[in-house]
Amino acid sequence: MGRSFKVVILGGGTAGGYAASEFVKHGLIPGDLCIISQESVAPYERPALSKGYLLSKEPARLPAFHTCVGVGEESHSPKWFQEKGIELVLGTRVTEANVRDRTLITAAGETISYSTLVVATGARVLKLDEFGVTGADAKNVCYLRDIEDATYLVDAMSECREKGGKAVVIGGGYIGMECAAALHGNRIPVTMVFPEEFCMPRLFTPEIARFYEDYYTTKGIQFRKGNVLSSFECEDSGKVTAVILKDGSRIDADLVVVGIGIRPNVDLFEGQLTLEKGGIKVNGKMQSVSNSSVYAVGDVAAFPVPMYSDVRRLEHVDHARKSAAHAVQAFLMGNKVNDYDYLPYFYSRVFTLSWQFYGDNVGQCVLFGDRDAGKFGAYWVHNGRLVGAFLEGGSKIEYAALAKTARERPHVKDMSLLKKQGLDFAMSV
Ligand code: FAD
Ligand code: NAD
Ligand code: ISD
Repeated sequence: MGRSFKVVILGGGTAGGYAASEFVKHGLIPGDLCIISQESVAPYERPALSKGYLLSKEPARLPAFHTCVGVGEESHSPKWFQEKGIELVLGTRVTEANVRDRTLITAAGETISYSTLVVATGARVLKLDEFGVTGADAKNVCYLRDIEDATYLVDAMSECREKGGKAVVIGGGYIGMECAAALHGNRIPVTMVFPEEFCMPRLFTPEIARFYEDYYTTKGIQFRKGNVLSSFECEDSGKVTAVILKDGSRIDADLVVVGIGIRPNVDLFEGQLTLEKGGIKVNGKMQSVSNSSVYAVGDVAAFPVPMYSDVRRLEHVDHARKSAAHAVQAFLMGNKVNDYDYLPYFYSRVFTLSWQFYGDNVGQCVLFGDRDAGKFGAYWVHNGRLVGAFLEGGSKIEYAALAKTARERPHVKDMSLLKKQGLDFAMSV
């Protein structure tokens, strides 16, 4: 007979940690809750991995960034979970789930039963070998998703720096941009390679991207845009020594960092729960639309966004935190809790730069502000309404104004006036 719990949170990442915290805030009966995590450490703030953890000076280390320090609360170490009577099952991979029997089976063969399951399994990185790139399993090809990857990358950076080596970053998204900045901070020359014509194509326009690319260029970071990796050149030991691109060119590489996207961890539930947009489809209570004893939160949830009449799956930490809290509230208080009405919010910090984005990046985009002064922004206008707002170098008050504007979606009649008003427009909403 295995263990049995009223609630099991499957996945001890950011959303898992915030879900546990929300249970505790509402008064948890010791022994009711269990968290199962493949990772060997208690839940932590994943954003710290590409920022604080990779710093060359005073790097962040656990226990300083366990959840929920990201929202200014205390860092919940394993002792906290123990004191709250939460069973923290670490270093344990669940290999089978049966939502009809409400059981999970771990890699060690234990069956863990639940009445309610909160799926917070996040995502796995896409690997280059999935695209048929040979040599991608070499020791000096690194990815970044969890603390094990981050520790490995820290050691790889140190080895690379000691031999005066160079790094190639594959991918121009969040990981690519943040890791390139971290590598530079570790005094390692970097070349970035990505298939698109500009960085951060999921969010940026070419004009926004140009600001960041120019900034990186002033730091000595080189770009090979519109190009993809075709193969690695390796030495006998299996270590990569160079990257060969599709156009036949070759870049020396002592370290390769890859950030080419993710896939949500939904395999356990395929054929059992309704999936959409790569995630588990949930209602406004974060409850699976096909099984009411299952909730899904964070990267893995495909949830309704009422303001856009759409179902979305978001891969960002603010949503991970808020969806986790929302699922717990809905579980505990049912229909007294309104449906999740999330305003998408993304951000990044690299070097001394810092941007925030709220809303939806659809429609026509107008830029405002002064890029040369490092303070500029953009609005997206769709069907006559301002739906998205971006700002680099803003203050707390300005970012709050952006959020309010993106939430209210004011009508815009004159695009050139909007451009002229710039930040004042959001500040007056
Ligand atoms: P995760 O935090 O990934 O947690 C999932 C957990 O489930 C993991 O511990 C995993 O091991 C576990 N798990 C999965 N499958 C199983 C299984 N079968 N059995 C047991 N355990 C399992 N977002 C931002 O908005 N801003 C940022 O600055 C930012 N920085 C980031 C930096 C990095 C390096 C990364 C990787 C992501 C960053 N993100 C950022 C994205 C953000 O961290 C994620 O959206 C967030 O962590 C999602 O939370 P989650 O709990 O859904 O998934
Ligand atoms: P991403 O989706 O942000 O970017 C992937 C990039 O990979 C694309 O922009 C493209 O340039 C590149 N790419 C895709 N296929 C490729 C191929 N075959 N060869 C070469 N390049 C290819 O994903 P990511 O940067 O890997 O980030 C992983 C996850 O972590 C995402 O969910 C992201 O949201 C999250 N994350 C978020 C933040 C943040 O919000 N600040 C920071 C770090 C990571
Ligand atoms: O960059 C970040 C971020 O957004 C977090 O939540 O780091 C973490 C914590 O602030 C690190 O302590």
